[in-house]
Formats: sequence, structure tokens, C-alpha cells
Amino acid sequence: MRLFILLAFVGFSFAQHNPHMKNGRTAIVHLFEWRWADIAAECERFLGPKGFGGVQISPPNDHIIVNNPWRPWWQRYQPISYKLCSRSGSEAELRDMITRCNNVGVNIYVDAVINHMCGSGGGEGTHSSCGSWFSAGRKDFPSVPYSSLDFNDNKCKTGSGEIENYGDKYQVRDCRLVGLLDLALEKDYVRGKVVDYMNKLIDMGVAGFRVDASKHMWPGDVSVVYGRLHNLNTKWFAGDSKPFIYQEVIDLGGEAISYKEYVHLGRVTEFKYGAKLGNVFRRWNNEKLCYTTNWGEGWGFMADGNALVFVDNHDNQRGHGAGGSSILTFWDPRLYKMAVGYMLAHPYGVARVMSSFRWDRGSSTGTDQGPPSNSDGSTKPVPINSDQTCGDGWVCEHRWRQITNMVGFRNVVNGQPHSNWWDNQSNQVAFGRGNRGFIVFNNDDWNLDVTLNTGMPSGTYCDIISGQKEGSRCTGKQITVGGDGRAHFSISNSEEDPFVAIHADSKL
Ligand code: AAO
Repeated sequence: MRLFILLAFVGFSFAQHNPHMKNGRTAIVHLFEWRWADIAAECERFLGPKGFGGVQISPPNDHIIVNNPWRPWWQRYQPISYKLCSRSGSEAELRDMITRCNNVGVNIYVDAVINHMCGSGGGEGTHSSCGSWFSAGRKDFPSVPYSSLDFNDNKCKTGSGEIENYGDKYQVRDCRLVGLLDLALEKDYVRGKVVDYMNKLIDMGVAGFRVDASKHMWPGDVSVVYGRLHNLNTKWFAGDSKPFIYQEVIDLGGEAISYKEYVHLGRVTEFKYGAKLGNVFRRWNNEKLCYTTNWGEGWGFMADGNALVFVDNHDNQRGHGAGGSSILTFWDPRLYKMAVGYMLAHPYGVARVMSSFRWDRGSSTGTDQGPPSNSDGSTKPVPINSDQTCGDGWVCEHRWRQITNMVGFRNVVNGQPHSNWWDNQSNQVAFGRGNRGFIVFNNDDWNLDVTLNTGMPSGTYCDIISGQKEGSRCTGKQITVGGDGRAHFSISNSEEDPFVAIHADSKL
């Protein structure tokens, strides 16, 4: 009986921690600011075939239009209503994308902005992506509808009405985050509107949500919201599947609010992961790759089953949000590929890969600059070049061979233990995943030349970093594993990508 209660509890409490990825897929890609039509095509032509498990999409709901005169990316974090027309496309296009991605085994996770509406200085008029009339000054959003009664200002105790001190949990939850009108999620009416919005998306076929600004909502309030969500659409998911929830809580330590208040509700973004991994690969603060032998919980991160991990996200890649200068991004491609490779090879957490657009680092628009756009402000499509990279300012890190192939690696080794660790007490390390995969890094200033126990069956394998297996041939390095599981590795520190990875499906 006791065991039964325990199992029932575990089953219940972990229900929203499961990303419900299909066919043993394991990684999410954030296609930041992509149009729905492009995501649908990308699922069919690339993500499905390459084994990606899901896409995090930008907020699909009605949002403010900021004319600067250019449109910043962050306008989508200022909701005007829960209608489904956004910079990425119409409701019909959203529905078509969800259907087409699900049909090729790729889940959709929605970035849900439910803590607030637009900024208090957002003005009055119909400058929203759906053309909905609103008044920020009067806190009037008739397309929901929300009125001034549905906001928290009466609860907030700071003089400015803003969050002034992250050391005070009441401020963080009851006051405005950067001027954004803070919804009173304690009200059943507000909860109901949020639940209806999320349930509509679930019924359309999404697999879950990234919950924006979760730190700024009381756990008791979001718990009620999550509890009222529908099960996933049985056209694509097993019956009784709860939506996957991953909550954006920035906790690098030292603040009033801890990630621990949210882990029973769903997964939580582990912001320490990218900050520390950046230090390790940059070799800052005397960090060395060899110290990552106990990477994960051993580094003070949250429990494996609660974590959503990433090297960079749409905020900290451009200096917004938290993380600091150690965060690695596509601007440092060599170290970035290694860090993403490390994350995808390592069993800890549910992994999310970032896919960005370039911004002009020299210009005044800087880190606010929106996605590649036409002169009328509409977002440009993502053109695919003949070499499979993307054009027009879309970076498409997920299409970089090294990263794509490591997504495949993560699928092949799924469920296998972290094994056969080796290091040189510096920045050369190697580890395996049972007998299914093995990876070797050289982040030192000298060559690596060593014979290691890989734990893999004997045979010749194709390195998926310097090339890949194409039919029966290998376009990269070949690694020969002997009958004793040992293989010789040689990685020059001057190589373009100083790491090597092999797995069961790259055997020649
Ligand atoms: C825009 C304008 C504002 C304007 C506002 C309203 O930029 O000037 O006032 O409109 O008109 C995004 C953009 C914002 C944008 C907003 C709305 O990033 O610039 O404002 O859309 O359009 C906090 C939150 C976290 C949030 C992060 C950016 O806790 O939830 O700020 N991220 C999400 C989204 C993000 C979005 C929103 C939320 C809003 O991912 O894209 O904003 O929907 C500390 C706290 C963190 C806090 C940071 C803020 O971090 O811990 O919780 O994040 O401060 O800077 C060390 C510490 C670390 C600390 C950090 C500070 O690293 O260890 O804890 O320093 O840098």
C-alpha cells in the first residue's frame, strides 16, 4: 500500500516533467522568431529527418507592435490578448505548423507569456499584431477582456510600482517587471483566461509550454493553472499525457526566490548550467574541463529530473536576463560547438539548442534588434542555401553539422549511463554513454594523443564532428575500436573543431 501511494505520488508529481518526445527523440530547438510557415517546412525537411524532438516557438499570441521605427524582438513579450495572430503568422498558419510538425514526429512547445500584459507606457490604440484596440494607461484590454481590476498594482508595495529589489519575494511577484502590467493571477477570472488560452493550444496539438517569467508568479497560482490544463491531444500523444511544463526561473543563487519553489510543478530552466559551462570552455576562473567529471548535480545544479538545460538562450546570448559574460553563443563558434556538443553528449537534463538571428553589434539598435525583416516590418522567411546553411541573417546553429549530428548522438545514447571517463587533469576529457557512444574533447593548447577505453563494440566508426557517415562511407575521421574496446584518438589543438564523437549508428 505504501509503495502504491509512493508510486502514485511520483507519477503525479513528475507528470509535467515529461517532454513527451516521440520515437526516442531527446532534444528541443528554439527557433527564435521564426515564422510558422518556415517552422512547418523545417520540421518536414530537416528537424524530422535529423531526429529533433521538439521546437520551442516564440509567443503565438497577440502582442504589442513597437515602432522604433524598427520593431524589437521583445515586443512579443508584451501581450495584448490571447488571439493567435503574431509576428510569426496567423492562427491558421499556427495550426498548420503544429499539425505538420507533429506528423513528422516533432513536438511544439509554446512560450507562454502569462505573468503580464504590455508595458505601462504602451499607449492606446490598435497597434497590436491582431489589430486589437487596447489602452495600457487605463489597463484596458477588451479583446481578452481584462480591466484595471485584473492587475496587481494594489498589491505592490514599492513606490515606483516596479520590482526594485530581487531580495524581496513580494516585490518580485506583485510588482511590475520592467514596467510590464502585472496580472493578478490570484483571481479566478484571470486564471480562467490563461487556462483557456493554454488549453486552446493543447487542443491544437502542442506538447507543452515554456512558462515565461515564472519567478514573477506565485507557485500556488500557477499550480492551479497547470492543474486545469487538458491532457495532450490523443491524435499524436498517448492518453492521459499531461503537457510538459518548463518554467523560466533565473536562480544563480543569492536571491529571495529559489528554483526549489517550482520543481514540483514542472521542470525549471537551470541557468547555472550555461554560465558554468561558459567558464569551463573559456577557461575562466581557473576552471578546467577535467573538473566536469561530476557535471550536473555534482556542480550544485538542480536534480536531473527537474532541469531544462541550454548553453545560451534568447536573452543571455545578447546580454539580457542573467548569465553574464561567460555565456557562449554563435559569436564564439569554436567554443560554442564544443559546449553544445558537451551538453548533448551528457545525460543531465532535457536539452534545448538555440537557433538565432544575427544582430548588428555596432549599431544603435544593438541587442534590441528584431529578426530579419522587410521594410514594412514583417519578418523575412528563412532561406536555405545550397550548402544547407541559412541565409538573410538567420544563424541556424541547429543546422551546423557538429550540432545537428550531436542531436543524433543524444538520441542514439538515450538512457545509457555516463561511463568510461578519462581526463588529463587539464582540458582534455573523454566520456562514453554505455556501449552506444563516446566523445573526446581537446580544449588544451597542446595536442591530444591517447588510447582510451571507449566501452564500444569493436569496429570502425565515423567521427560525426569532422564529417559524418554517408551511406557506407565516412566524410570525416575514422576511429578504430579494437576487440578490447580501446581506440586511439589524436586531436590537434589547432583543429577547427577539437573534438571527436562516435556512436552506434556511425559504425561503418
Ligand atoms: C522592454 C524594454 C524595457 C521596457 C519594457 C516595457 O526593454 O526597457 O521597460 O519593454 O515597455 C523581454 C526583454 C525586455 C523587454 C520585455 C518586454 O528582455 O527587455 O522589456 O521583453 O518587451 C528578469 C526576469 C526574467 C526575464 C528577464 C529578461 O526574471 O523572467 O528579466 N526573462 C523573460 C524573457 C524575456 C522577456 C521577459 C521575461 C518579459 O525571457 O525575453 O523580456 O516577458 C536578475 C534576476 C532575474 C532578472 C534579471 C533582469 O538577474 O535574477 O530574474 O530577469 O535580473 O536583468 C546576475 C545575477 C542574476 C541577475 C543578473 C542581472 O547575473 O546573478 O540573478 O545579474 O543581470
